[in-house]
Amino acid sequence: MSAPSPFMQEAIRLAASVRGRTSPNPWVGAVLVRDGQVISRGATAPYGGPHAEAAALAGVDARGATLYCTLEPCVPFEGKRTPPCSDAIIQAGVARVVVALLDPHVGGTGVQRLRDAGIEVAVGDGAEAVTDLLRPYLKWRQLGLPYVIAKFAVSLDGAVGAPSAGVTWLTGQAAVERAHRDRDWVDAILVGSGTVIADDPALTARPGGQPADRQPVRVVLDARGRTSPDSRVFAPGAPVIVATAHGSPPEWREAIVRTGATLLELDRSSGRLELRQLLRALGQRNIQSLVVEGGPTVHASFFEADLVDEVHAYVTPRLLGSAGIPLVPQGASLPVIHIDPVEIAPLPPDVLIRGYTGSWQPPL
Ligand code: AOF
Ligand code: ZN
Repeated sequence: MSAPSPFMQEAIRLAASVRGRTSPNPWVGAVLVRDGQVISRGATAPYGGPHAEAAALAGVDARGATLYCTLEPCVPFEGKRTPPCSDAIIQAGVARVVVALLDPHVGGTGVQRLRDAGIEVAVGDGAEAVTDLLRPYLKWRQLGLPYVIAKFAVSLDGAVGAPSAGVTWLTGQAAVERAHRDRDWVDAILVGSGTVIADDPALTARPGGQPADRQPVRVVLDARGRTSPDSRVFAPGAPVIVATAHGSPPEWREAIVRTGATLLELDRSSGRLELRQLLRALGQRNIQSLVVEGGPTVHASFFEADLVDEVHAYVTPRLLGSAGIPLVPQGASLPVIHIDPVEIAPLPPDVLIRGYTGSWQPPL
């Protein structure tokens, strides 16, 4: 992987600083440079607000300067909320633009527009790093489906917990904090009814121990209508989507809808909820990233359907022995998956192994 130039690296840092705060817009960064000095910076504002390029160009004399942007500047299109960045760049008199990655929504027309106006444009500096940063957006644009992260904590002997031995929470504080930082940028978190019943999780993002300013959508898979409407997941604070099967009890449905949650009715195939149908419905609601937090049956269903893009495995130094509930449920027929490349983060006493399954490959 060729490293981005230092100015592009700065633009990438800006983009990363607004990760999860721009949805459904991609997180983008821009840096304006003159005579080897950064004269201004921009990052995408929350949806409906200025784009990174517009923010970098605001209030400065950009004539003759070079603009580094992590994504291709946008062009006019129907329903657009903000003025097109390519026009702003042209009007500002920018001489040169360095773009890391083409925007699949714009498809090269932004670069063309700039070139037609006599601006020198280079594409590709930092392309791999930006592709990595924008995996959720790129998958959603390409397939209309959210990018799926399977997150679980697992003991050294492959168990996810041992409630009968009093072990329900496996990891230490450092791992919990990291998991909350990831909840803090994704569009949605999903759990199965078993997890709601057993753990009653709030499913909120609490980075640094405090509730985040923006909460991910909570998704509950409950084919048969087993969850109580009094569960914490239905508390106000974020939209809740409950995916159920045809035929779940009408009284339960009414109670769930009364909590303010949205019901989605999914087909079944071989007895299981059609998860691809669920992902399509979430994608249509502009959900670009989804963390699947379990439990084991839910993880197995996502892996069986080859719908997992990224794995976050928190490995915890314990052996749960015969009391452990296996990560892989009995009877599941799961494929072999090699995670590559991997990030290994020590979060003492635990270790996070994070990486890609290859189920979806970004276009590059
Ligand atoms: C950019 N810079 O920082 C971002 C871009 O409705 P609008 O006006 O907000 O436009 C949304 C589209 O703009 C979005 O679908 C994506 O193609 C692009 N995002 N473009 O030039 C940015 N976030
Ligand atoms: Zn734009």
